[in-house]
Amino acid sequence: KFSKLTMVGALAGLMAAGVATQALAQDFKPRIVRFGYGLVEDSNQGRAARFFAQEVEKASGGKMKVRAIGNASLGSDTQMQQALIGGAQEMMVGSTATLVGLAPEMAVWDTPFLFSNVKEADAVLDGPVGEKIKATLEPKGMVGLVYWENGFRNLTNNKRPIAKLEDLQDVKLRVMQNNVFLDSFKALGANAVPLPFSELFTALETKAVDGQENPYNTVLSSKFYEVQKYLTVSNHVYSPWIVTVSKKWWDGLSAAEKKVLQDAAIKSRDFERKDTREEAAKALADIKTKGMQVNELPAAEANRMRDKLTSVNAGIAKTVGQGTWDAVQGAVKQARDA
Ligand code: TF8
Repeated sequence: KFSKLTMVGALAGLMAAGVATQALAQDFKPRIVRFGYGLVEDSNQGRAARFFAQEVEKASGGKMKVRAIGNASLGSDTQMQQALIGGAQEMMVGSTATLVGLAPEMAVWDTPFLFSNVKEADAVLDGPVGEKIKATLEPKGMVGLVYWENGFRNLTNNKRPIAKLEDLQDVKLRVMQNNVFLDSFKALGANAVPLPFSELFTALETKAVDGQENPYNTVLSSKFYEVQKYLTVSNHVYSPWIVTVSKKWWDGLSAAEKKVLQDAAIKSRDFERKDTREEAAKALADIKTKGMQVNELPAAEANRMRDKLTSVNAGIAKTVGQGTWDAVQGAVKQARDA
């Protein structure tokens, strides 16, 4: 009796192991995943891309190899998006702002002064309305996995410290390629010029533009301090990044492969936000050491900017639909009161 039971147990064990190995072999094909991004390798974006690559490789038993390719070597954000849609590239991370042309609801994240801290941003982006907006990418040919943090944006320029609204007058300011940013800075009186990020350093260096706006992390990693004199702490908008997959390629993956990407994306999100926030916390001191002159936009002036932007907000609500606008406002309020 003893030996019979043992035999059955051993057999069952062997079978289970066999099934598992077989499943693994079937579920994971050898795959090269080109994961493009726009910033330099030594940036919060680059570090998180490498983290994601390692997680995917580990979890797939080395079958899925992620090639993290930075510096916009695979193209600007908009060029990479087109490559994902066409199936010529598997994955990327970039601004939600550059997706607005394809998925208009993404414009809601560009609402000036929408979030007042990262706790609100995390709650809203990772919550139901953030998921819903992310899902609008699918019919356009991309699958959104997670939001990463780009961060609160601040102004830099070569003309003068921005101490009041009027100081933006005649500043030729590079903005992201999207109507919300264009309209916002026009409403504030700047001479706003849309340009891809990949052309920004040269544009600043050659003085084709006077200034730009990006989080501290990017001012450091992209060495904007070499070509910009003034930084004004304005925190005028929080920018998310979004990790996306080519839908054409995604549809050919097994359930196990999809799960590896999804799980690794969530881990990379947590890694990226922590890393970005640690870097941002000490960035201002580093920026000053690099020689930039830093000033804070007075609260009264930030309020004057808010007032000027009410018309822009109405436009965003129209672009994203009143339902989405209200859902986001409601989620922000809920996070604020929590
Ligand atoms: C910008 C964004 C950039 C991103 C990045 C290249 O100013 O803030 O950080 O687009 O993915 O364009």
